[in-house]
Parts: sequence; structure tokens; C-alpha cells
Amino acid sequence: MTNQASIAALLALIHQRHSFVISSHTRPDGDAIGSSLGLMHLLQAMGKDAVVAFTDLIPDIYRSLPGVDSIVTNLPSIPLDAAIFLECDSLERSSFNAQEFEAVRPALTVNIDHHASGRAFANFNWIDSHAPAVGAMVYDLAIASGVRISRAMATCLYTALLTDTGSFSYAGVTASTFGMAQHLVECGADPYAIAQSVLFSNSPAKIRLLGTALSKIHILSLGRCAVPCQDSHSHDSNIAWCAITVDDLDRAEATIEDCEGLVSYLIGMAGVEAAIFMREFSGHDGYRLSIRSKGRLDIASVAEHFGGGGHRNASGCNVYGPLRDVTDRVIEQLRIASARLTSAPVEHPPIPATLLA
Ligand SMILES: [Mn+2]
Repeated sequence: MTNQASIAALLALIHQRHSFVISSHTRPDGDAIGSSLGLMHLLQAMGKDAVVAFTDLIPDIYRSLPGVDSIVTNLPSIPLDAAIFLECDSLERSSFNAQEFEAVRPALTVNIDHHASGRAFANFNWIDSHAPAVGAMVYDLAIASGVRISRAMATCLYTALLTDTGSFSYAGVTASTFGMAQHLVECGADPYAIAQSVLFSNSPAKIRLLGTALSKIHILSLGRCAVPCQDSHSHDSNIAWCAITVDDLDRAEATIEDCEGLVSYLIGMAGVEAAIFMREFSGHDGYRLSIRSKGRLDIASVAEHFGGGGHRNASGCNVYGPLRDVTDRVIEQLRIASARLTSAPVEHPPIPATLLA
């Protein structure tokens, strides 16, 4: 189904129903929270009952989003017509307790996702791996619905877009991403205020934890990069990683959510093509991995190997065992992904028609 057909079909399903519950994955990020609240505002503007449910705490940096106070931690006990999952590949990955959900399971489940690893687990599935954020898909739905985009809706969707594109810096950002951002600002989103909340409001504990993480970076050379590049920088291909233990978190008085985004500093180094940030589980039995890559190196497949998922350049998974084993196994998978890349034909972007004329 094309995006247009998916949007039309989804709007028809929404029009026929009245009460909705919306949720996303556990440890919700800016896209999970922003797109959920944005969709809640959209459904409410369409005259529907809509509630957002998250079992996990909402990180401080998203607490000023319009509607955040109405987020519930348990499924509403009233009968619901539909449950909408945003960027989840299964009920298990969602913030819903599976048993609690089965007890009230609405007749319709909807899945809206932009992950390459997205799976059609719901009754209605709309997966667009080209969308820069699920918030962008909710924006397209809002435009197609004909509803006026309120300041509240715009603020939530802009936050989703800003955070899931790494402040408009990731692959997948196109002219239409900026077109969307422009329209959301015209509808009342305040880019300065949102950036202040989301980018410049880190806790001192998070910055202390960053210090620890930066002091524990390891870099491993994968040798010379075999992919011919058009740019002039060095073709060294390195992997960077670091691991944060439960003790590190305690010493910094940091929380699990303070680990969010630290992997960006690792992938931010010249010559580093893949980066892994590892956080030890409280049970000391393994690590939560955030993986990033540059260019065509596909680390969604690396995360999928360990039962996780994500995008080509950003993914995550859980790996169990002692640190040495975890590191060895992940690096082996990265080498495999890198070897696959070097043996693949090089893609060249099409030459613009204006240059051929
Ligand atoms: Mn997302």
C-alpha cells in the first residue's frame, strides 16, 4: 500500500470509531512521546476520545510538552475502540503490560512505524521506513484529515521531528523534512523554546556520566576503508565503543535515561564508522547497546542479529553475558556488516538533469 492509500484507509478506520488509546515503546524518546501526544491532539481535534498511556516515566526534557500531564500509566478501564502503537514492532516491545492489554484488547489494533525492522503485527499496519520520524507520519495524517494544526499539536510533532533527525542532521532528512518543520513553526511550534527544553536542559548527573563515558572510550581499527569515497578525508575505518556499569551510574548519581544520546559523542569522531554505547543491566547479566554508523554501513542488521532493531544508521539491542563476550560478539557482527558493504557495488547519486542539459 502506498503512503497515500495507508493514510486514507487509516482515516476511514478512525472516522468509524470513537475511543482510542495510544502508546509507543518502553523508555520513550522524543519521537515516541512527541508523536503519541501529537496524535492525541489530532484525534481530539477530530472529536474523538484519545488517551496516551506510558508505563515508563517521561524524561524531564519532555515534561513541558502540551498534554504531557494527561498521560496515564495504566490502560484506561473503559471499553476502547482501538489501540494505536507508534514505532513498536510488537506488543511485547510496547509500553503496555501484555496481560493487562489482552484483558481489554480493543477490536482494532493499529501500528504506525518508520523502522526498517518494523513488523506488521497489528490489524492495520502503516510502515514507512523513509519517514524521518513517526511524528512526520502523524503530520501527514493530520494534513490529510483537514484538521487545523494547533500550537499544541505542532509543538509535539516538531519535537518528534527535531529529536529523531538528530536536529535535522541524519540521513533521511530531505527538503520535505524542512517543509514540514517550517509549517509546524507557522502553526505555533517555537523552535527556540523546544531546543532549550530538549537540547539544553540536561541534568548535571547526565554530564557527569558523559565524563565517565568519554574516559572509557576504546577505538579499534577495521583497517583502510575499501569503499572509494568522493570526499578527501582519511579512509580509516574505526569502531568506537564504551561501556557504562551499574557502579558508574551510581557514582554519577545518574539514571538509565541519562544514557540517552551519549553514543552520539562516539560516532562524532573523525574516522569512526560505527559506535557502540553499552549500559550494564541492573542485574549485571548483560548490556543494553545503542549502535550508530555513518554512511551505508547497516547496523540495523547487527541489532537484529541480537533480537533488536532500528534503522540503517541507528539501532539498539540487548546482549547478555560478560562485557568481553558481548564486545567480541558485537564487533564480529560489525565486521560482517562492514565486509558486506565493501563487497557491494558503490551507489552513485543520480546526476541532476540540469547538469546534463
Ligand atoms: Mn522514531
